[in-house]
Amino acid sequence: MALALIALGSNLQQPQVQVANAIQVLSQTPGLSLVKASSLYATAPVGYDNQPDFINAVIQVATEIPAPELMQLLLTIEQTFGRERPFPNAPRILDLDLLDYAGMRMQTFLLTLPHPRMHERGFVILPLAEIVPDFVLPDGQSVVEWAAEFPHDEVRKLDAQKLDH
Ligand code: PH2
Ligand code: MG
Ligand code: MG
Repeated sequence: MALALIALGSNLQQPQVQVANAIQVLSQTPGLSLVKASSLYATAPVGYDNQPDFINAVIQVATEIPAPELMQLLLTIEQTFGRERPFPNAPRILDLDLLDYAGMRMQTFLLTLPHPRMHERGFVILPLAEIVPDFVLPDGQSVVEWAAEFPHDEVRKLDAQKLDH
């Protein structure tokens, strides 16, 4: 059984609902169980600015599914949610990124572990620090220390009681 970290993001078609539904689908997937889920975060787009704000979250799962198959499963779930990829960083109904898989290092065409850009992204670092404060980033930095330094203005944690729409 391996512990894995998955980042979720959506900025189309009721993003809060998409992210909440994706967490539900993942937690009901055979071979995978939900260990922890962060709060939802409203975040400004990074990379390609001219698009709606995102809802982001990070979850920790325990799984028997090997990393490459898990990545493939995440892509399949994105597709069942209607994900389209017209251009890089385009707005999306659902993005599921594998951040870490039991501390494994690997690089293939489909998957690089740990996720090479996670430390650059407040929308990943803040929810990650919330659920796994002892996590150490690929560069050796503690995630909570890095989260404390990170500019918080474009990453806003939503109150749990405001989640129902
Ligand atoms: N995902 C990206 C690029 N930019 N910005 C925010 N706020 N949230 C995301 O999930 C996100 C992004 C590429 O996957
Ligand atoms: Mg992504
Ligand atoms: Mg992705």
